[in-house]
Amino acid sequence: MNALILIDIQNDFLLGGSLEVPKGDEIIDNINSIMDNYSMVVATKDWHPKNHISFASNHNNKKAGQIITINNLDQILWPDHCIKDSKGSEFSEKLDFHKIHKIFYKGVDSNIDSYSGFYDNGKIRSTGLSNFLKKNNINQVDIVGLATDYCVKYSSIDAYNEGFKINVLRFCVRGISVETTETAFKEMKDIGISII
Ligand code: VGL
Ligand code: ZN
Repeated sequence: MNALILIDIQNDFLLGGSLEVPKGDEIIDNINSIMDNYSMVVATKDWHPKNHISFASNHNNKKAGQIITINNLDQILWPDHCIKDSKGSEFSEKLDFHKIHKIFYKGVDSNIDSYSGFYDNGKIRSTGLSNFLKKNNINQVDIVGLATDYCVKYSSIDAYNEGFKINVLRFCVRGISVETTETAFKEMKDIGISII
């Protein structure tokens, strides 16, 4: 059975959001048009506490875009985004979100970031997504959402490593920067993920 995984289609990543992904809004109608083709639709939400380590505002003299090292992991600093229970963390109103069977929350721990919808960046804590899919006999997943160069990429790599057959749907993903998005597509292709 197949599932569609929606990655972080939240206001802060969309037009006017604090971490707006260029042309991110273009994917929403495309995603709405394919949801019925799957036995199940699940979604992730980036869901940070205010004091999250990934926010530049929580570090002295740091700006968004700078990279720091925390517990041996590189951490890119971001503008405040997807603060739990805020308007910015809600799904886009244009998304048919009532078709989503279950939501998985990531980046909930203030001390570690989580790009993947499966595990945090240190691979310490699972969101439960993998077990949920396996329990529901899902063996094939299509991944869509934002952003191609971060959360879509890391979710896809984890899905692949968890043994799912996976496609990333080009017309339903957008990235933060052109350069890192091209690299992300290449990295995903190189490990055997199909980009269609
Ligand atoms: C994301 C940066 C920070 C994403 C989340 O959804 O791609 N990117 N948090
Ligand atoms: Zn985040």
